[in-house]
Amino acid sequence: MMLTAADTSALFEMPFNDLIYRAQSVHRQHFDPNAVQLSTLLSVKTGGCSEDCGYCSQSARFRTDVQDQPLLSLDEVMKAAKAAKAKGATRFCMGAAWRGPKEKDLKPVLAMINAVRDLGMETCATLGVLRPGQAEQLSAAGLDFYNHNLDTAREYYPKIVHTHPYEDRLNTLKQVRQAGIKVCCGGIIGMGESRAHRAGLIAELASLDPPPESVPINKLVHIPGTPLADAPPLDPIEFVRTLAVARITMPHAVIRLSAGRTGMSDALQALCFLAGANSIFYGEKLLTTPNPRVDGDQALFAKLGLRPMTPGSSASRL
Ligand code: SAM
Ligand code: DTB
Ligand code: SF4
Repeated sequence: MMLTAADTSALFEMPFNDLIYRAQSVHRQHFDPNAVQLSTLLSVKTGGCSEDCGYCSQSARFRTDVQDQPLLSLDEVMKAAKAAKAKGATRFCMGAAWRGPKEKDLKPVLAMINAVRDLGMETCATLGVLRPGQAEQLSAAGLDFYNHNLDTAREYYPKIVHTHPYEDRLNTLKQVRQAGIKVCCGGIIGMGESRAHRAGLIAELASLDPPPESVPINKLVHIPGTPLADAPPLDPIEFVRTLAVARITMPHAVIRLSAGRTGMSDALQALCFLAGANSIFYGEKLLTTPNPRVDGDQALFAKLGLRPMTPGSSASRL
């Protein structure tokens, strides 16, 4: 459905109670309201990236605390995937700090995808901008989801990234779609953008045809040394509103409460689930930054009566 920023802005402006009630009603029409999908992330290649995304710890252009790490071996990846599965994750997402994969990089990653899939986990990869033919190779290796984010509204994007245009991102998403891989695409909230920009991002995501199956909504993790290290703090209610607007406009998508959970209270996360978030990153590390502890998440789930989604059930009830 084509949605404009004016449509999504109107949702953002609703009284909070009305917005959450509507989001939760939509959520219940399409999903089990008490099931949350668990994905574990692994950075398979860390740091030294040529790009200048202003939020990122891994750009070679910024001085951050991240240690560069070349591509992990298949054994190292399998060890991490098995550990994630043993803790209850059903999806394993591999991230690489590349502008996009070179041909020589792609081969070993295809082997990782294949092996993780053989464990019975859903596979996801986030490798940057794809060249023609690469999405087909990923699909043939058994990749279920490709993550590539629009990050922010089209108008605000030039303030954040200068090394590759918005159009490249849209083009990669098109290739992923054409290769039959499910699209995981979202953005980051709290980069100093306005509510109109947040509305613009959600409108852009919901207008993808078809909309993404998976929508990660990240709260900016402030990384010392990056241009966004001192971005103004985001009002948590505005973050919850963003999740709710995503839920209403993308009723069939799994909406992921992604980066930024460290430091969120249980009460705030409960509001995020009420607004329609039904996926989290699970495990003590995101790519380079900390994530809540597994025992803490298990206690939160017990408190809220939530349970993990079973593998393969992350599709909405149509
Ligand atoms: N290099 C690939 C790319 O840019 O697509 C894959 C990895 S990149 C780190 C994946 C996504 O993580 C980014 O698009 C961004 O949305 C998110 N991300 C990165 N750093 C973040 C931060 N500091 N806070 C919140 N989200 C972040
Ligand atoms: C996404 O949207 N969020 C994840 C995943 N896709 C790859 C990454 C979050 C990264 C947070 C900062 C870090 O750990 O470096
Ligand atoms: Fe970071 Fe990815 Fe941008 Fe590289 S392309 S700087 S890894 S977000």
